[in-house]
Amino acid sequence: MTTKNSIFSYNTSNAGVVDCNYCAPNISYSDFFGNTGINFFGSLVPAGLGVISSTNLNGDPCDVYYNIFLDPLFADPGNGNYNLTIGSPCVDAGDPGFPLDPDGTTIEIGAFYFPQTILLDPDNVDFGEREITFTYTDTVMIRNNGEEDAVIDTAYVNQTYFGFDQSIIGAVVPAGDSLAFWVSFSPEEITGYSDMMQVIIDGSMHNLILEGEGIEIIPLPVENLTVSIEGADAVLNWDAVTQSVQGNPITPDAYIIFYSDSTVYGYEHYQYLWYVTGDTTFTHIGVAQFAQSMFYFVEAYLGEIGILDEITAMDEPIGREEFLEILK
Ligand SMILES: [Ca+2]
Repeated sequence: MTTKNSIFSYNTSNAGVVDCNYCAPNISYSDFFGNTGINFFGSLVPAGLGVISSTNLNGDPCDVYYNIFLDPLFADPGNGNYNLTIGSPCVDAGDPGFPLDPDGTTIEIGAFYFPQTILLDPDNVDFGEREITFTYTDTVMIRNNGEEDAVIDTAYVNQTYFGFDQSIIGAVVPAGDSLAFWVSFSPEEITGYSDMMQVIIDGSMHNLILEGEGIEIIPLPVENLTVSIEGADAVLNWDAVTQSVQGNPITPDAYIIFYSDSTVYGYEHYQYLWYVTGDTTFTHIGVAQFAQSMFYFVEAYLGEIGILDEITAMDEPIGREEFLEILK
């Protein structure tokens, strides 16, 4: 038995709703609510069926098969009217692999399409992996497919890591038109974030799921490193690094200089030599007196200077790989 996008509600069988004694059912994107007996019974209930373990795209609790267990909010079930009403958790909770509804949204769980006149598009913003301490923005549209103007009563987020354009509060979305607004993400730590923004439009709540992950700031590679020999010294010069790999403006706390008398083993095996702050030049004094050839590799650094002093004070050969380990 394979079932999708169905509502099982108000069944009065005392045994239960789905008999799993003879075959293991394949039930997903469905809603079970208000049934007298248990929802699933028998020896072949699939693992995880009916066990809340996740949240669906609406942000509602669901099992691993995206089944939900919430009041479908039928219009008038006593009189046989099983249309959904505004705020029903079944709206847009069907299988997103099915063709979209005429209003451009995911299909409903249940037999009836629930046209939405007011829509957040998208209703889920994932900012992805973002370097900490910077702010990122994205745009969301409020679409009004109805024939009357809609008023945004209020809107809010719960966490300070997410923000939005406060000027939408009290704004009007004209009939047949849309209004764009920005949402923002400002990760402070290396961790995942999620929140549910709520926008109340003409008294009805619309949810916007916000997600993102804070990651470490990684400077761009140093460019235009030149080495000139002056007497027995090697003088290094390079261009300042001004951006991270994600294009954020940065000022490195230091530049780390690594060296090797061979290029055979790659940058990971270069040895730590020294660090400089504020400068984009370094002189390796007297190197020509003890080496036939020398290769350098310079890297921008963001972080505490103290640890660099400690590494320098160790005064022993440290490969770049080991160096990065110590920084962790
Ligand atoms: Ca829909």
